[in-house]
Formats: sequence, structure tokens, C-alpha cells
Amino acid sequence: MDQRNLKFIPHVLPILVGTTVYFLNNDNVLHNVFLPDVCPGELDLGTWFKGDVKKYTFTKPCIVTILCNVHPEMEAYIVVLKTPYFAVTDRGGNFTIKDIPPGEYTLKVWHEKLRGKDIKVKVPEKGSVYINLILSR
Ligand SMILES: [Cu+2]
Repeated sequence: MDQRNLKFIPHVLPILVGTTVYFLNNDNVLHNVFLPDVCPGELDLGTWFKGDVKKYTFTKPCIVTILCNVHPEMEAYIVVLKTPYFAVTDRGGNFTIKDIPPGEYTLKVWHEKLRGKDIKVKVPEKGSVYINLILSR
């Protein structure tokens, strides 16, 4: 996860549990990475200059808010998942999750402000499944 132009990039980062995330600083100002949530455990990775990298391994499934102590407007989310099948929507709201083994699944949606209902999905042996997600407040 980069810190660039006073923003965390990407804003939402889904990962599989056990993944190590590298936190970069590509700005000419000091940044910090601070995790205020109980899950995965309150954590302050400290403050560091451009070019330095800190890392953290997420070992519990949870939704982690990422903040910077130096810039209160900076905010991002790391969504730590038990499944390797996930995607982030693009600017048009489209997403693709590839190579899912055939079977029955529950598609869950996470958005920082909106909510979506769980959707039961049957993945066939061959072909694609098309889903319309509707999010609401
Ligand atoms: Cu900052």
C-alpha cells in the first residue's frame, strides 16, 4: 500500500489472510500508518520518510481501517479474507473473479458506506456467471 500525494493507494485493498502488506511512502513528507481497530489489534507502524517501507502480516480475517497520524484526511481499508476469490470494482462498478472452481458460493459485498445483500451463486463447470449487485444505504 503506497502513500502518494497524501493518499493511501489503493483506497481498498482486499487480501487473503496471512498476506504481508508492504507500506510505502512516496511523498516528500513524513507519513505514518496507524491501525485503530481491535481487529487485527491496535497497531502503530510509526512514522517514516520517503523511500522507507514498513510491513505487516495480517493473520486474522477482518476489515482494517488504515489511518495516518500526520494527515487525518488519509484513510484506507484492508479487507482480510478467508477466501482467495475476491475482486475490487473498477470505476464503472464492474468486477471479475476468475478461475473459481465449480460449486455453490455466497457472494458477499463490502463497501465503506453502502450495503449489499449476500447473493447465492452457482458456478458451473464451464462458462461465466453474471451478477447484478445493488448497493443501498
Ligand atoms: Cu500521511
